[in-house]
Amino acid sequence: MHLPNPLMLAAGILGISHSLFKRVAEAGAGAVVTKSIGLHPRQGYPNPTIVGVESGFINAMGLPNPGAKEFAKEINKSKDIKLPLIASIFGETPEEFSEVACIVEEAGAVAIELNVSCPHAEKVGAVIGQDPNLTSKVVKKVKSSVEIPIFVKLPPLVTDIREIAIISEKSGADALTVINTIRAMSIDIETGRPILSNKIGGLSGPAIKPIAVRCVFEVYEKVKIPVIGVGGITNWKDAIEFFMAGASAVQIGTAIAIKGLSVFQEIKEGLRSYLNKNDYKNYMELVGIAHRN
Ligand code: RRO
Repeated sequence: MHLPNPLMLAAGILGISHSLFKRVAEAGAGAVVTKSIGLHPRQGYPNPTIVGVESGFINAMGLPNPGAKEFAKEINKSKDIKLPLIASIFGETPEEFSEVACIVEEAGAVAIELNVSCPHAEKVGAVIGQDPNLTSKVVKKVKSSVEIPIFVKLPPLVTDIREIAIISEKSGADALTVINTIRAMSIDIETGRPILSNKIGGLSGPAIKPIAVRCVFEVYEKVKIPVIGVGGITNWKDAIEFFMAGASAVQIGTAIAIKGLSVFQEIKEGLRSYLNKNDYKNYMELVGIAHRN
C-alpha cells in the first residue's frame, strides 16, 4: 500500500461518515481508519461513555455502529476522497468477521483492520486477540475471503505480545496495528461510583505512549510485515519515537481531541524539519533505528 504520508486517523475517532472522512483528508492525514463496524447495528453503552483522566481519556463506547450494510454506503460515497480508507471491523466468530470483511471490500475499502483488541466488550475484542488460536482462525478466515490487505490490531494486555504478533503474521496478516487502548477505570469520589456506565473502559492518550512504544519495539523484532504504531502520539517527537521503535506508519487518535485536526499538519511539519536538520532523505530511514543502537 502506498500512503501519501505515514499519519493515519486511528479507529474510533471521527471515522464514521463521508463528511468526516473528507475533513480528515483535508486536514492532511495519509489514510483514515473507520470506527469499528460489525455485522449488525449496535447502540453501544449508555452515557457516560468517556471520561478525561490524567494524560488521556478512558472510553467505553461499546462498539456503537450502524451495521456493515448501512456503513457500506458511507464507504461507497467516499470514493471521491482521494485518501486510502481502511475499514476497522469486529465480529464474534471468524465467519462474522469474514462477512463484514466482504461487505466493506465490496464497498471500496482499500484495507481492513481486524479489531481483536477492544478492551472491554463481551464476546468480541480482546477475548479474541488474547487467544492465539482464535486470532489465527479469524485472520485465516478473513484472508481467504478478501483480496485487500488485512491489518490485525493487537491488544496490549497479554503475557507476551510477540506471540500474538507472530501467529497473526503466520496466519496471513499483512500488517499489525500496535496497540489498542488499555483496560482502565475512574471513580467519582463524591458518589463512590465508577464514572463510566460500563465501569471499565480503555485508556488512550499520552499516558499509554511508553507502553505502546515498548510493544512496537518488541513486535518489530519478531515479524517481517509492517508495524503501525498507535498510542498517545500527540506531537512530531512522539511520531519519531514510534518510527525508531519500528513503526512504518502511525495512527493519531486522542491527540485530535486535545489539539484538533490541525495536529496532522503540525506533526508533518515537525517531522519534515527534523528529517532536513538531521540529513535524512525519508522518514523510512528512521524505521527501527532503536534496534541498531
Ligand atoms: O467502541 C469502543 O468502546 C472501543 C473499541 Br471498539 C475499541 O477497540 N477500543 C476502545 O477503546 N473502545
